[in-house]
Amino acid sequence: MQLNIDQVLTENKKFKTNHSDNFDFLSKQLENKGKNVNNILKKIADFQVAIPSWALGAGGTRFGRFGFFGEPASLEQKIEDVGILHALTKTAGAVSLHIPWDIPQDYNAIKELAKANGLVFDAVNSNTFQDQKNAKESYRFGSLSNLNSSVRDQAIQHNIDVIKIGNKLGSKSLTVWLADGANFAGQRNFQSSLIHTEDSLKSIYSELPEDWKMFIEYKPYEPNFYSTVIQDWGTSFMLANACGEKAYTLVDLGHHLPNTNIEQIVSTLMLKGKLGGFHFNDSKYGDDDSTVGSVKPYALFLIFNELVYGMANNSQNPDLAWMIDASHNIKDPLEDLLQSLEAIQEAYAKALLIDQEELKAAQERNDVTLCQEILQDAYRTDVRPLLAQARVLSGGAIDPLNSYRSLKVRESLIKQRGVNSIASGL
Ligand code: AOS
Ligand code: ZN
Ligand code: ZN
Repeated sequence: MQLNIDQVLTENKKFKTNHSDNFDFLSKQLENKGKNVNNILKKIADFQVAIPSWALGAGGTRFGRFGFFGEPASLEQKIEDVGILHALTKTAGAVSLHIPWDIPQDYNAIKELAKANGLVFDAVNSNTFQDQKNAKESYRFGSLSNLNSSVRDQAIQHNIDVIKIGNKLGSKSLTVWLADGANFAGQRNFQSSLIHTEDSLKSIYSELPEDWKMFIEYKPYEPNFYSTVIQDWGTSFMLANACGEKAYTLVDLGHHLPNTNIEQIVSTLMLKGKLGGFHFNDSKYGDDDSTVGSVKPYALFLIFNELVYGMANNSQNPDLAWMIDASHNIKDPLEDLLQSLEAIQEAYAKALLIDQEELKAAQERNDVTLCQEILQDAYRTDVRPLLAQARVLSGGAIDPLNSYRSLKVRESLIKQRGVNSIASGL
């Protein structure tokens, strides 16, 4: 199913008066503070986030599945789902595919469908954390880091195949996340694991088209609980440097030990021109993949402060790939993604309100209190009317979640796909 603009506009009528009041009030406040509201609206509208194909079904990437009704049973249906998100939010203009879960049958048809939904293909993701049907070698003891060169070769070849698939769709980047590591102390030699991983990544890198990037994810633990080969940003950064200028570190918010200062990592990577992209999610403990902004919204805001600063000051760092990475068992996945998109935009908009000049001056005077106040004043502003206005200007919904429910999208999807449809691939 596809949502048409008329449905969205009709919905908007319900919220129009209330929205105008809120927006007028906020714009006046911001303009009194010397902010250029139109500039901010434009930045918000331009900010597009890729939806991962694996977030459209319930669970199933790393844990058990308790399927949700009307899940997309094919790549086509996944694209339709992202189209629905984009029609409502005008923020989800891209999709990130996972291979082999999402291998297209008919490339032209898939490209046409994406185009009709206003979507482009963001990073393609390889999968060497599961054994594939009929595969010759097993990844039980690792993929790119495996001691056995035939296993490494198979994993390298898979990544090269993923690049080829992505290239046919117009993707411009490959994301590599490795589950490789050790569950027990003494199980693996750290140095040989790292050397093999670096060599394997270099082999993949050498097959990267000229205008492509390679993103290297890091993660401290899970599924291996004693050690992960690419455990932290430093290791990812080192490997990216070893590969070359088209290789970058990818920060997944859930991939840090508790209380890690992620905003500082972001800042350091941008200074060095090596931050490639983001996987947004939130967490209480580890890689929980919770709804973005649902647990630590202030931390997300601090991260966006560094991103906004970096985007304005670090021309050495390329444009970033913004992606959500989440997977849930119990919530309507589309509702969750609507909430996540809103939270990302909210943190971004608040960060845009920070007066960077004033902050710099306060830092130079060592006025610690004022530095904090500047951040907190921006954070405490309710920017939701700005987000709604940016959507209205782009033809989206004033209140995406509300409209998703009153347009009975899930009900229609269930009617079309059935109660028991299970997201393909997962
Ligand atoms: C896994 O923890 C990583 O975050 C991956 O980016 C992603 O979740 C995975 O590739 C999907 O299964
Ligand atoms: Zn991730
Ligand atoms: Zn993860």
